[in-house]
Amino acid sequence: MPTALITGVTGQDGSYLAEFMLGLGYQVIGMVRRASVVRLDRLEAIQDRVILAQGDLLDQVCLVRILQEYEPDEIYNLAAQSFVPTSWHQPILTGEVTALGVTRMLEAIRTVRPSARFYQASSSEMFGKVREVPQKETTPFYPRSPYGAAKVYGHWMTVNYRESYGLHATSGILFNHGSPRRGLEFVERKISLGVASIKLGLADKLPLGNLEARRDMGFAGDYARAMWLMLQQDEPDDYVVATGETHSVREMCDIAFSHAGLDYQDYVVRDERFFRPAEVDLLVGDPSKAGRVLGWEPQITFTELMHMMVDADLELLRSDERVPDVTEMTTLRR
Ligand code: NAP
Ligand code: G4F
Repeated sequence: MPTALITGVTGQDGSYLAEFMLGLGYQVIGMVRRASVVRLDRLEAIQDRVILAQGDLLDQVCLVRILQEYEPDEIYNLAAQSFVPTSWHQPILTGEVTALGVTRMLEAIRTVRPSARFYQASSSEMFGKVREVPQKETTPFYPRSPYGAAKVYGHWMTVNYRESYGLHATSGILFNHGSPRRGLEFVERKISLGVASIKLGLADKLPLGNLEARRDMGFAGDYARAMWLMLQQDEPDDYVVATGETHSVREMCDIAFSHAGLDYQDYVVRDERFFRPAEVDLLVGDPSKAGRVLGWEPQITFTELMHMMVDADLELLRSDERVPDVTEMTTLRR
């Protein structure tokens, strides 16, 4: 039974990847950082089958220890400070975790477990102020946030450890992907939860920032499958994973509100606090290499994703569960 280590297993992607790999018969080790209350909500269905190992990307020693103890065959580095606005509030922490954390893991692999295959969760945010449309593996980077800059560093360190030390180190350049397990502050989840709240009479407006920003958005479950496929290749490489379509935040609102029988124009209000100091206006990926080499293509369309998320949030709120409003914690004073 092969062993996989997943950092960020408590996150959206980590939970989908762990489920997928358990289904393939892997032993899954999930790295979880210490907290006064550990939240394993996203792992509810598989918690008894994932081996949890306490660790943190800020701490080199624990990474070495985990690799020595579990001897993983595949390592998926999904852990990161992943919310772009927080990266302006906490640029140093973002650099420590999202950038240097990658080097800590690569060094641990190089010294302790060089035969392991490594996946780095790179991001379309690296393209930032885009130099080319659509963006592909060879498109130059122009990051627009501390998060984007940290991801560029992590990406290039992955390429360098591959070329300098011969590690099987692969970088997946994933475009936006959501799901009902998406963090509450990301725009598609903020919209689906907002629609559900309004539909059930729990709110009467939804404050948003830039409605004209465009994203290439798929379903997280499809993207987890692409991560695994990348590490099954004989040679490590870089891959863009995307749908090839782009949609504005305004379109997201239109589709989500319409699904609940509402008109977004009656509820969405412009709120300056959700605009960013520097915006990524347009992302659209060219996933043809992933299709050709990995045989990967997305199964869930953008509209299906938005409907799935609205339905899940209606069910969540109907179940009386308390959902904290975290979306205003990182608003930016201008
Ligand atoms: P997410 O839901 O925010 O999950 C992030 C994970 O990282 C959580 O498990 C979190 O643990 C963990 N983490 C944060 N700081 C850590 C640290 N210092 N040490 C160890 N673990 C730490 O993110 P996601 O959407 O699943 O994304 C997964 C990865 O793909 C991230 O690297 C993200 O930047 C990247 N990415 C995401 C997208 C997307 O659209 N979703 C697109 C491109 C790339 P806690 O639960 O303890 O907070
Ligand atoms: O949902 P977002 O916060 O995601 P963003 O910045 O695209 O980053 C996500 O995707 C990246 C891949 O490209 C990942 F690497 C990263 O970890 C994360 O998962 O914002 C999307 C767009 C932005 O243009 C933003 O300005 O939505 C716009 N937006 C408009 N109003 C809003 C809001 N974003 C948020 N979060 N909240 C708003 O009220």
